[in-house]
This record gives sequence, C-alpha cells and structure tokens, in this order.
Amino acid sequence: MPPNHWPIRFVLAPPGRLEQAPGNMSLAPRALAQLSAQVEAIVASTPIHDIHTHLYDPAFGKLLLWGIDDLLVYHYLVAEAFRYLDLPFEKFWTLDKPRQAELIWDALFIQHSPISEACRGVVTTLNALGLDVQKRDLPALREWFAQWKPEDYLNRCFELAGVRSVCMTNSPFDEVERATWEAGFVRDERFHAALRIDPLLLAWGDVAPILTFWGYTASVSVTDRTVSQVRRFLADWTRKIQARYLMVSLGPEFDFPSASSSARLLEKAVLPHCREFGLPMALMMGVKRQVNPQLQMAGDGVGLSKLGALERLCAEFPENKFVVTVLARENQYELCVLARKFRNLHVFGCWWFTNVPGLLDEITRMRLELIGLSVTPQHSDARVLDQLIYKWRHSRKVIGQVLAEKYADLARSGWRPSEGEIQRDVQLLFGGAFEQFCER
Ligand code: RAT
Ligand code: ZN
Repeated sequence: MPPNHWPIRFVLAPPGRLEQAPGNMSLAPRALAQLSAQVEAIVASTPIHDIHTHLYDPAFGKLLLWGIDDLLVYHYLVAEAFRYLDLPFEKFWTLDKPRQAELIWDALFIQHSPISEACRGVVTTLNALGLDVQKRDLPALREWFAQWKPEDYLNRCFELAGVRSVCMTNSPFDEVERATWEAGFVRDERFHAALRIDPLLLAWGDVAPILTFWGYTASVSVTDRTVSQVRRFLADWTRKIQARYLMVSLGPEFDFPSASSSARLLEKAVLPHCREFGLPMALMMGVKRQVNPQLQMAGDGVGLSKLGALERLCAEFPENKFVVTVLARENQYELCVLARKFRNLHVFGCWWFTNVPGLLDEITRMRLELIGLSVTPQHSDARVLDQLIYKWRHSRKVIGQVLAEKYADLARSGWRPSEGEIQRDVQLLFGGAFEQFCER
C-alpha cells in the first residue's frame, strides 16, 4: 500500500496511545495480557533438555548428590557463608558434611534472611517439595529427606522441574567416575554424557604421564605421536560414554593461536577429533581458578576472556561446532555479535555468578534481540539434583517475561503468534536449538 493510503490515525496518534486505536484489536491491553499469560503458561510447562549439569546417572551411586545437606554445602553457599563465619577456613574443612551444613544453615538462613539467589533457591526448592519453610526446622527437613529412595526422588525432581533430560559432566580423570564407566552399567536414558577434558588441555604436563600409564604413550612435548595418542584416548572415551559433546572451562588467559599446550592440543588433537565424530566443542570461558584457594571449590573467580581467540577458532575451523558461554558480564555483548557472524557458534547459558535474575534478564534480552531464537538461554549447572527445581523455576520466570515482552512488541505491529508458534519457539530455547545445532 503506498504511503499516502496509510490509515491517518497511525500517523497522527501520539506514542503510547496506539494501543487504543480502533480497528486494531491485536493491540488491546486485554489481548496483550492474554498473550503474556499464554506465553508464561507455555514457558512454565515446556519440558526442558538441560544441556549442562554436574548431575550423574543414578548408576554412579553417591556421585548423584541430593537432599538438604547437599543443598546447603553447595559451593555457592559456602562462599556466601564465609562472609559471616569467623571460623578459620581449615577448621571448616575438617568438619563432616552435616556439621558444615548446620553452620551454613545458621549463618545464611537463621542469622540473616536468605535473600541471595543461591539461598532463595533452597527456599524455592523446599517450598516446591511441599515442605514448611516457615518453621526453619533443619532436623525436621532432614527427617523428611531421609524417607526417600533415590530413584523415586529423582523422578519427583525431574517432574517438579519439568526437565526431560540432562547432560552430565563426565571426566575420565575422576577416579570414582572412571571406575563406574570401566565396570559398565545400564544407562538411564535421561542422562546424556559429555566428555570433560580440562586436565588434558589445562595441565598437560601432569596428564601426559597419566595417559602413558593408561596405555596411550604420550610425551610432554606435543609431537605427532602424542597427538595421535591423545586422539585415540578421546575416541575411546567418546565411544565408551557415548559423548554428545566435549567440554572445557578456560581462564581469561586463554588465547588462540598460541604456543601454549592448551592451544596446540586443541588445534591438533581435540578439534580434529570433534570433526571426525561430528561433535561440538563446548567452551566455558572466563573462570579465574582459585582466586582464594582457602575456599577450595568455592574459591574460583571471574575474568574477562579474549574473545578474539574464539573469533579466530570459529573462522579458521568452519567444520567445527563451538558451544560457548562466557562468565564475564562484559563479554556477553561481544559473544552475541560473534554468534551473528559465525553459524558454527551456539551461545548458551547464564551460569554461576551470572545466574541471578537481574543478569539473566539483561543477558537473555540481549541475546534474543541480537540472535533471536538460535540460542540456549539457560542451563542449570545443577550439582545437586534438587537444584533442578529452583534453577529452572527461577529461570523460566525471567525467560518467560522477556519472551512475553518480545511477542507483545510484535503483536503491537499486528503479528500475533499462534499457540503452536509459541510452543515451537519455547522448545527451541529449552534444548531444541541446541539439539538442532548438534545435528547440523
Ligand atoms: O557453576 C558451577 O558450579 C561452577 O563451579 C563450575 O562447575 C562451572 O559450571 C564449570 O562447569 O566449570
Ligand atoms: Zn558447570
């Protein structure tokens, strides 16, 4: 329609009053409220494939953590409790798990209100399980958890979280885990495997002798023979665990290309292996390991990553697929722009310090605005089974609100999404886009 035929009221109406324009029912406030409720309902009920967790198939026995004490000694809470505790670090680490949990409970839930995201998560989880959080009664909570059989509790948590499957983090360098893989077991199909190779890429000097001991004769210098042995090792473990992708976390110092053994092993062994098996390489960038070693696992921090390294990886290896998340808030925008340039890059997750509602809102908004639906806005990073409940309830809420706003903007311009279209889009955000990327 030529411009001079445009309805005059659209041209003259002041901004903000367009909603009331007669003849354009899609803009009525009631219709927008209905759309928003519809989006939130679909987001709340769409089953999720959680692409990165630290949960284990129940066949791994004690490696699958669950229950109130494990919720309380989560390393996010350990770091927060030490802001209040006077106790020396070494003393805390000599205590058994129940005693550590009691100290954390007292510091973060009794002496102060549990405002932080990780604290609020415990409250959300207990409440969703039907427990009375108002009583603040740790012994009663322990009694309740003690009645559960792990298999039943697993089903309950998956159901309450609306999770259909999860990706584990599987390390051949973990002795307990390794023994279970070597012994063999019947897999629970809800638990996918992912091969974690941090020691191989980040501590090659220590790992070369271990690989040699396991029968993959490798030297500390990255020779052709060493590369072929590393590839054989990766191939054996990829097959053994049926890995869906490989994964490493990288510090701010990581660069590419570089003479470091990390960069060389990545280029010569890991990326060719990924190409051969058609698997993505996941990079979790920006962890500054052991900023305060006294906090043990809770002692890692954050640093700005050099995303030029990622740009060069994506450009030089178009046959490789990279699945990437960055920990620094200041890296988020550059990562989105890179994803617009490289279709072999899939952006995922708001983890650890970025998994707080304010940042999840900001980062999800930025991603949807820059790369649309070709993204996985969140993964849980759960280390304790029960955490699936709160991590997904909290994330669904924020993602639902952002998405509802985006559809409302479209509806104001006359593009009203159908229920089927919204379901399709949400399925993409909750694991479908990642699955499609893996299959490409
Ligand atoms: O979020 C976390 O629990 C971190 O400790 C890390 O596990 C991070 O997610 C990683 O996988 O390195
Ligand atoms: Zn993780």
